[in-house]
Amino acid sequence: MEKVKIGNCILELVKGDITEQDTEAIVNAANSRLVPGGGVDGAIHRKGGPSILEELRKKYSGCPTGKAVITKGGNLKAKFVIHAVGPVYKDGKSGEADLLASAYRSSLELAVKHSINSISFPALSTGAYGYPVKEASRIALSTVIEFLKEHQKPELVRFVLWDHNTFQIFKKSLKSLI
Ligand code: AR6
Repeated sequence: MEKVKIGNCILELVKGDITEQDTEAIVNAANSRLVPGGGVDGAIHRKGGPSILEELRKKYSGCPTGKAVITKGGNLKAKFVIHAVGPVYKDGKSGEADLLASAYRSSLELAVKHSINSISFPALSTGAYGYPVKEASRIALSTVIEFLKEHQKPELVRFVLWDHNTFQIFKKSLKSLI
């Protein structure tokens, strides 16, 4: 585990499963149709149960890339799920970096709006959406650090990295950024 303080807030990196986290919110790597897919999305809907999809269908008709929407957490430990839509990686010159930063920022803004003090993120866009992990980790971490410096909340932001390689790359990027 890696932990740094940004003002009064904590930013940490752990290796693990996002669906097991007990932070008030966990972030889903969703798609813009908000239809359950594989990866993090599949795992969250499987463990959280059908109420999450019901709420998504009732409240939202999709979500643009770079934005996020919120639902309750169903059977998960987390009270809320923030469904963030990262970009599909094309060539790195198609606005992907801005859209990825925006997906993290939108999620953090929703958390603050709902008085959520702790939130867990996966490495958005680095699975099915093909974003190179090194670039994605720098964008993810710098966006969160900037947000925490400016807003001093949420109190805890945790990145939950699924595999050893992704965890190591995030660790290295964090060292280079602070
Ligand atoms: N906990 C934490 N991280 C995980 C878990 C888990 N349980 N499972 C996978 N990862 P992905 P994306 C890692 O594909 O690239 C879906 O079909 C994974 O190893 O979940 O944003 C959606 O419906 C990778 O590092 O999300 C969308 O259509 C990271 O989480 C699309 O995939 C993100 O992988 C979104 O693709």
